[in-house]
Amino acid sequence: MLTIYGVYRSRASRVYWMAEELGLEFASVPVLQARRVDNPLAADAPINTLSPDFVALNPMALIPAIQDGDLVMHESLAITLYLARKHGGTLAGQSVEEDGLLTMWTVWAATEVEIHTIKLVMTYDNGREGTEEGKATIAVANRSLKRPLAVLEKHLADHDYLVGDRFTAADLNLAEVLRYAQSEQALFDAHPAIDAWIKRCQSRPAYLAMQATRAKEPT
Ligand SMILES: N[C@@H](CCC(=O)N[C@@H](CS)C(=O)NCC(=O)O)C(=O)O
Repeated sequence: MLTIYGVYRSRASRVYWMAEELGLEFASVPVLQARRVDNPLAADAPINTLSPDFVALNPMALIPAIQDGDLVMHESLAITLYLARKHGGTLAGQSVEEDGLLTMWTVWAATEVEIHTIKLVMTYDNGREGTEEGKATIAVANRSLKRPLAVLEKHLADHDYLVGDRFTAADLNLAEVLRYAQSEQALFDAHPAIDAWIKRCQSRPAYLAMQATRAKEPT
């Protein structure tokens, strides 16, 4: 049985979305971010990323993590690739070349896009978008996303999806990373192919099911 550790209001959303796509049965352990807990090490604290039992599972003390049989994994984007590969179907690569491209877009999402989009989402989550520092962070992130989004726009102008013209784990991974930039409507207005693609990804029943559960969680 697959166990997913993490709350939906975190990068664990990616894993929950993938589990929905694949129709997997899973157990969910709602490990909270320690920063959201007053005294994360208190005996009566809710299970959180600094809880000793969780740190024993993921010494990085970050969510998500999974346990699948004897296999323990952290890194949300690697977990979605693993689940797609394990459970087959069209969400996974169908050849070594497709596997390469799924990995390429996923690593690109993590290294060239998420480093900027995470700054946007954290600025808004912390209510700092109106401060001078927050505005500067948002401006830098928007500037830094210019080249990656231009590259993506060019690709998606000719393709409905990233790889093989069907929705794959690479689309799921990148859509989740770019969701963090959806505060910036102008970015999406300037990139109509990306805008249409992310709407396609986010209209999938599995995404909507993930979001419905996420919406029920406390903020
Ligand atoms: N590279 C990791 C990053 C995981 C990560 O940063 N998780 C955040 C939640 S989205 C976390 O656990 N933070 C702990 C905290 O804020 O206390 C992944 O993609 O899984």
